[in-house]
Amino acid sequence: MLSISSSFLYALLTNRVLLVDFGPDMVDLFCEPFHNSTWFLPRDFTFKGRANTPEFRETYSLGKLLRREEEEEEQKKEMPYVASLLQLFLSYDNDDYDKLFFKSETQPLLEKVPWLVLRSDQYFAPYLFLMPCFRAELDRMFPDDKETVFHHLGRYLFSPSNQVWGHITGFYDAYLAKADRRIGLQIRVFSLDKTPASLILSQVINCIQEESRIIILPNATTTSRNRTTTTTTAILVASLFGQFYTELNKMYKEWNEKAGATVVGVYRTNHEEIQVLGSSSHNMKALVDIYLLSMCDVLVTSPRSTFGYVAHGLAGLTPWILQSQDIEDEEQRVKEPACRRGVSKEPCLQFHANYYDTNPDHREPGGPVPVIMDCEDFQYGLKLVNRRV
Ligand SMILES: Nc1nc2c(ncn2[C@@H]2O[C@H](COP(=O)(O)OP(=O)(O)OP(=O)(O)O)[C@@H](O)[C@H]2O)c(=O)[nH]1
Ligand SMILES: [Mg+2]
Repeated sequence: MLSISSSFLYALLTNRVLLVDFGPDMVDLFCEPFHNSTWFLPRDFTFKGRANTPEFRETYSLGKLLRREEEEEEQKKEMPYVASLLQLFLSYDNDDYDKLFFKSETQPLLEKVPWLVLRSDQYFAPYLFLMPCFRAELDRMFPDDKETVFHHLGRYLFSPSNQVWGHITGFYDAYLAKADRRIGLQIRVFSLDKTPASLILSQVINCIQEESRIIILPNATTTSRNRTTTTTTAILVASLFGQFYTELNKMYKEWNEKAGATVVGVYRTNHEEIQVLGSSSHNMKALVDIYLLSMCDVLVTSPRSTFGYVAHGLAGLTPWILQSQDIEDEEQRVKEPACRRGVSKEPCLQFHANYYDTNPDHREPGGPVPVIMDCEDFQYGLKLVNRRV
């Protein structure tokens, strides 16, 4: 979703049509975004099924072409021929030649190429704002608010399929709609061996009750007296692992019993326990969770998780981000602060071309006005912001 929305923005900027090569595990996720048309790459398309191979990259990628040109010491600025098809390899593991895509000087070469096959797993939209050739047009598209770029693109492009939407609305109406306030917790754990669930749970509770004070439990005795005026809160727990929901549900149930009212309700849609690649039903459940999180009023997300980025980006909310659990902690204690408020509603571009430096002292005079900051959760990552803090 992050790379499709970025590709769509690039297509708008360069007057191109976007077609998407959805794998079999993705075809059931979304509706067509434009009435009476399709964004599916035709099944019998000439390079379908070959575009992900190393041979395709070797033959057709812009990076390899530029490298060959350099090696052959040919005139650099002009292509030896106008290719009819080029691949733009913009994945996290691209090389310095692939990254030349992000130089404004490279763009005129691409204008002449009718077919561009873009491969990416990144939210590269922020980098387009750093390219002088696109900046004026992007400022016209997003004149004031630079933090809702993904929000607008994502809401425009990604309408869940009828089946997914049925699950979303069914769950929302049954559990979340009646609450006064909805809190979404996205708990992404990469290794339960390194960081025990109990530790993560303490961190989450510390975050929501102490650090952010998202949940302030009213005094139990006052609550039962003033039941009609009590604000009810629904907590949606999205995680592959079931124990976070189980523990939080137990904890708040006990509290509700003491208060004599359901002040806090805890809910979850599913718990798959393991991440599955290539499964349509697994991906549908993930989209249900992402979308339901995006319907919450407050979000707590896990660091470095693209799943969380999409959720808060669609919501148009700046999340509270849990402290990273990556660093091995011998003492196995809850790190402080348990979470921090993010700097923007935008997703983070984790891997990029590194031509840009966020340090104002290092910036070239006359370069684009900064709308970019370091990500809170990813070293060297960049994100769009409205103001530098
Ligand atoms: N239903 C559901 N699936 C999840 C959840 N968290 C992770 N998953 C699954 O794991 C996948 C995570 O991939 P991403 O969306 O890239 O998220 P990420 O956190 O960046 O994880 P990595 O890319 O694996 O580092 C999802 O597509 C789901 O299949 C969750 O809370 N609910
Ligand atoms: Mg990811």
